[in-house]
Amino acid sequence: MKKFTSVHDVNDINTLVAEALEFKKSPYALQHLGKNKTLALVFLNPSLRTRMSTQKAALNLGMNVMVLNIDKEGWALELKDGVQMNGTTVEHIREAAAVMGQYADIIGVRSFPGLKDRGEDYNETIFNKFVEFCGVPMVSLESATRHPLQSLTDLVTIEELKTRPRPKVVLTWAPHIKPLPQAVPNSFAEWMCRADVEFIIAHPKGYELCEDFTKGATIIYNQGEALADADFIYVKNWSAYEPYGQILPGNGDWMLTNSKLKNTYNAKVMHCLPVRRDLELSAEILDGPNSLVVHEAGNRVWAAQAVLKRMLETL
Ligand code: AN0
Ligand code: CP
Repeated sequence: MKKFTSVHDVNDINTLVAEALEFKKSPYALQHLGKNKTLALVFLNPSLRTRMSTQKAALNLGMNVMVLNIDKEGWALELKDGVQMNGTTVEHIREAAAVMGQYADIIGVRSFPGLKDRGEDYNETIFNKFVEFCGVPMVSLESATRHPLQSLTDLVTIEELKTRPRPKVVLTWAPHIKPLPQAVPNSFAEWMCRADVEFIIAHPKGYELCEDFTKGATIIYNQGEALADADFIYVKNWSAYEPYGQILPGNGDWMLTNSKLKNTYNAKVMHCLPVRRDLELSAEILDGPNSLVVHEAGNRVWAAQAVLKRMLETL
């Protein structure tokens, strides 16, 4: 595997899930694979889970890891082509990415959307420049429109814990005070549409995701109706795709609480984290028996390890 930026980079998602669950049983089985190989993790935005779980995955495979918080510790990066750099930026992404490729065998990049210019975000302008200029295999640590390591983890978690052969999975919108990216829900939808699950998306009118990611999903505007008989509920806020990056008025009653679990199939509740308690998701759910959020975050290691393994095999 030369690139892991979306579900489209994987032919066989079920095998990849199985490989991740194998690593959960035997984390150090392939310690020789990464010997003398270096992973560079480059962050343009904050991270707890992606940073630590991907490092852990690489260490389990015997790799060396370098982390660069380029937004804080690197030179100010110019991301646009064709500009005279007479302002605050010090080096261009063309040189920066190419140089990182000299030091690392695999590069991971996190780069959130600006949420201002939809074309720029959805063309993955920054991300594609890294892919183009770094010259080594690249793994997404969340881009403007997708978070594939998270979505693979989510599928791993569902496969691991499902109690019915074809579980009902509901992605439900949640309130927030800040406009958040569509990357996590886009990506989750894209992976669930490929998986053997019944997949429903519930959100208030106006929060429709870009259709490229939701083909095959059922979209329901009534949360209670959507949640009926659910096995897994995936909670996430996102800002509107149209008008782009906006929070729409109202919708405070979309926060998931215990009483909303009553008509479900004793649903397990998932969230990628970080989560704002009692705003996005109720504390009673987070602290209760139905929450999978910490278990899910733990599974990030095995998903990342399965992806890095496939990349190491093609070096
Ligand atoms: C980010 C998002 O919604 O994309 C990262 C989630 C993994 N969340 C926040 O910015 C709070
Ligand atoms: N879920 C997730 O990607 O978390 P971080 O932003 O902390 O990496």
